[in-house]
Amino acid sequence: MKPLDDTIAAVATPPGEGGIAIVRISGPLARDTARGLLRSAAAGPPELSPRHATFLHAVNPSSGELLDEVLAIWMESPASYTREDVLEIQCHGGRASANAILDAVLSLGARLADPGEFTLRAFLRGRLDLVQAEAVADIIHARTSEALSVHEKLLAGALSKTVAGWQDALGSVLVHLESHLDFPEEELELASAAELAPTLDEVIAQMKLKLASFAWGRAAREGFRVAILGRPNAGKSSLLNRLAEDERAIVSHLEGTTRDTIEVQINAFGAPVSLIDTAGLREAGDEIEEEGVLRAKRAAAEADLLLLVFDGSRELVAGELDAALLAAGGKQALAVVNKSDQGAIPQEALLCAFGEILSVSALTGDGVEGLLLAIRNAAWSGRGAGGGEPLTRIRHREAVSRALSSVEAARDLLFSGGMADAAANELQRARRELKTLLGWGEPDDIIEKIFSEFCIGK
Ligand SMILES: Nc1nc2c(ncn2[C@@H]2O[C@H](COP(=O)(O)OP(=O)(O)OP(=O)(O)O)[C@@H](O)[C@H]2O)c(=O)[nH]1
Ligand SMILES: [Mg+2]
Repeated sequence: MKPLDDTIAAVATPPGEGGIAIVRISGPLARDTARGLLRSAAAGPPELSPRHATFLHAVNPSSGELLDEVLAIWMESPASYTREDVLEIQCHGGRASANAILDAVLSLGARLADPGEFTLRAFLRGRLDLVQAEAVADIIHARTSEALSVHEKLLAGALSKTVAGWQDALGSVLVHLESHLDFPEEELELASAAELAPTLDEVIAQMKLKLASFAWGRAAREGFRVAILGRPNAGKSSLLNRLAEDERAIVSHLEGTTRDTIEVQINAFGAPVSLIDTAGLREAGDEIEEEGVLRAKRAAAEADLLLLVFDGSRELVAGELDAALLAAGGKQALAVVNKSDQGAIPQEALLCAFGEILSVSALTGDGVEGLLLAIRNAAWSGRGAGGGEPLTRIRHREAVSRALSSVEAARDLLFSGGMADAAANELQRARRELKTLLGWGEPDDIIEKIFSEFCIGK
């Protein structure tokens, strides 16, 4: 892990041209950096008051040459993002000014920050726990306002608070059990175990609810994966283009047009969705098409939802339905009958197999909004489980699953003979898992990996 006692600096805004750019400095040299870099407009020393923006000149510390006119914001430890002294300099956008200022800052003793190192410091100094720090990265990557609101709640500490509640409840049971451990030869009386059961049951129920929230939490964070499958010429690529409102995939009347999978990001009424177009499913005519069909099957295996597209302008081809069901492999799927503008041919077999079919026209857009809504509903199914703040990462799910197993084991031990010491061990294990979920005791390499996914300057 990098040391905490030096001063880090980075450009916090993305490269490219924009109105302003921000250079961020955190650590013990922040104050001296301000003195060396900034001048009042009358060329005097900078007068910075905490949490105020001050209009100043940034100059080359050795030559005094003007680099840019800036706004400087001074935040004194511990009232800052990192809990260290922080200086933020807003300069003109584009690369030149921010880079010149960063160079000057580095010449005054700071070093270049690693990705996510400001947030890492906020975590190591106890301002954020690991779930909150992860939420910071996820806010930056959020693609829809609903996904954003999930991560904002996690940053505000919603999950952390729930976990603290579990810790307290398990702690109170532990205190009770440990008072019995002084007399290990005495078995915990069943009446006493029965008193503890409701607390454990409540924690178990809440943990199960949280685990059930993982599917939509993951969809909010990573995007819900939807693969479009069907025979050549069913209109899969046309549908992708229509849903993406962009001509991303080649469309043609020739069968077997699409070979590679094509992925686009769309917003399905608030749900972030990765939509994947695939090669038409049939006996491949050549080696390239064969590879395309393999890739289509792989995309189907990795998807959360399948759109099985049928050409509504003609009868089903022999074996078409069976091939589609085989490709679906029991996965959640919507039957989409395309080309409704060509007149609907009754598709009794589809109705029998799926119960419901969505009739659309990729050409006119008819029915496409209903399809988008159905995708959203699938992505957000189970939403509300977990009290509105889902588990969003596998790391969360694994920690809560392990904690749950231990709490369940503790409950069983109490009721099968009142084994207080063994139950206490399980509860301590559960509490350790929950502590790790919040980052305390999580190994350095896992922490470093999490922060390495951050942007520079965050
Ligand atoms: N009338 C009508 N034609 C459509 C519709 N959707 C697609 N088509 C036409 O159907 C043909 C095939 O469309 P594609 O989108 O390329 O079909 P595909 O399923 O991607 O085909 P492959 O890539 O070969 O598997 C094209 O000529 C499209 O213009 C629709 O809703 N109505
Ligand atoms: Mg296609």
